[in-house]
Amino acid sequence: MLERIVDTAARRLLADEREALAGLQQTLAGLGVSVEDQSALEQSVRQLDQLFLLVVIGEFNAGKSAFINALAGARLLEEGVTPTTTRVQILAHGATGTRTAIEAGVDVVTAPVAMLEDINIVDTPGTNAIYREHERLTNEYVPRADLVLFVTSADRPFTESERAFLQVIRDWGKKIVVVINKVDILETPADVARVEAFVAEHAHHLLGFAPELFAVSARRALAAKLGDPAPPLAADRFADLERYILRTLDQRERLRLKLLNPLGVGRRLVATHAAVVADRLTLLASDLQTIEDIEGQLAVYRRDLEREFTARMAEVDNVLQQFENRGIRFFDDTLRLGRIADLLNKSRIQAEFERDVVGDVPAEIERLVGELIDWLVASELRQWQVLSEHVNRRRAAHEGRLAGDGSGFQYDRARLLDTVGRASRDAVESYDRAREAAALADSVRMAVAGTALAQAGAVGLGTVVAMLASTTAADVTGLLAASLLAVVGLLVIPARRGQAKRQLREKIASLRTQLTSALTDQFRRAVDRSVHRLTEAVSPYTRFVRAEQDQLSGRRDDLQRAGEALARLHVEVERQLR
Ligand SMILES: Nc1nc2c(ncn2[C@@H]2O[C@H](COP(=O)(O)OP(=O)(O)O)[C@@H](O)[C@H]2O)c(=O)[nH]1
Ligand SMILES: [Mg+2]
Repeated sequence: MLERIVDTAARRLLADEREALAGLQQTLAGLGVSVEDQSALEQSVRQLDQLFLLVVIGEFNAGKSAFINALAGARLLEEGVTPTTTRVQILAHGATGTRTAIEAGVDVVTAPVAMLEDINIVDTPGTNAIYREHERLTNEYVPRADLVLFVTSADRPFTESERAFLQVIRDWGKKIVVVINKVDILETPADVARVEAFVAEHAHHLLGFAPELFAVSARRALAAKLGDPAPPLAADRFADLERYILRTLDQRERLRLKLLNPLGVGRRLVATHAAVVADRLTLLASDLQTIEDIEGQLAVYRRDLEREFTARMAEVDNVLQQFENRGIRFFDDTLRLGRIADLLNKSRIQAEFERDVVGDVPAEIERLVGELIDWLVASELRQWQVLSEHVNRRRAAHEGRLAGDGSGFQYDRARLLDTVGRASRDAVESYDRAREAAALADSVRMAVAGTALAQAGAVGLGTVVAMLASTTAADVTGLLAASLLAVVGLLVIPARRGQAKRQLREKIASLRTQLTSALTDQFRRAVDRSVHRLTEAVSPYTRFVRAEQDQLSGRRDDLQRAGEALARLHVEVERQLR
């Protein structure tokens, strides 16, 4: 059809339209939209190459089939008081009458009827909800229509299901003509006027504009065409409607409607899916907020650990400091002339040193380090709980939110949240504090012993510290060897005292360095490991959110561009063909 009548300008319009629609098809495919939506657009594009398509829609028994028969002037279609039309029937021109099933539920009916040379007419099963399949078939033909003839019956004008369906038709951006059929059953022209006013008001309200409206009697129109001499009813505007279809819908107007049709379908799809994308982006934005909260929480967690660790290390230091102070005092008190007899008894001095100076240093240090480890482990557990709560809140807040969004997006997101939720819940439930603490204690002890005593074996940290402290004592008291004192004489005592103190300071300084560096090292590693584990647990979700966000913002822009292109074309079609 188009090939015959399109002039150069319109041809260019057509080419632009095809291009814009092809772009939209691609964008929609990338969004994973439903098969129905994809096929609606595809069909409407294909429709550009086909004859003008007039689709007749209305509740069953409204007289759609009768109306088409009246247009054709022949009883081509079956009529009946029950839902007789169970298939979509496409009326096309043909030299002879034939009926061919072209797909499930769709027949092509040909007849040698002149008007069918310019238009194809589709008879649909109807909008009644009794048969879902009928409704589905009818639905499928709406997006293809270049013009929708909406038939309602004068005896029950504008039923609920008709109203709902009219909205669907409007959403597809269709040109609609409303037909009130069976006016012959109304008693007076005043009744007809009342029904007309009623339908006009509701149609206007639903559509946002006043559609063309014709009250007709399909039965009388067909009878008249078949030779019934009865005069026409005053209220029957069948002849006007027929003229409207044949003349007002001249070639130019049909071309205009045909070019507008896929634009309407495309714009409808853009609007629907832009809304879906916007919804997803909103959801992702709050997902991202959650992720940022979690990341912020982790940074705080790490900072808190550092601060607390520093405070606890100061306590360890303090114990060592007092150890040193006691040692200094010990030498001041012991290395004196008055105690020369004691000094000659080396093992006694050593025992005194152990008791008064070393004292409970090993136990104290073991206690402090043990507490530090317990606290570290408890902090990590709490962090897992915080993470788990975040994720659960996220799941609860958006359950079923994008219910109509049948794509993989919602599924993937929900699945990821589940995975992360499960991982953090499992971590909380299976978190073995005792085992974690023991492992950490072990690594601290190994680190301290590793640098100090290669042979420390499976002893506790306290023992390691005790061993280090005793060697300190042994080394120091070694200085007091009686033989030396005997040979060199008592005059050396002050010098020895100075040396002993110096050596004690050095020993303790080195013990302190070993302990501090081993503890700091192990602590850092534990914190890194913990933060890493927590980050890893959320990372699939994080990656998903970031990737989807990137991709969807791209799609949003694509859709917007497509929508703008279609809108421009719409204006252009109206400008050239109105
Ligand atoms: N009184 C009257 N009945 C009609 C008219 N048009 C159709 N009918 C009857 O209404 C019933 C349903 O008609 P049909 O065309 O099968 O309706 P469809 O289900 O919408 O296709 C049939 O019994 C028709 O004879 C009309 O203009 N006036
Ligand atoms: Mg029918």
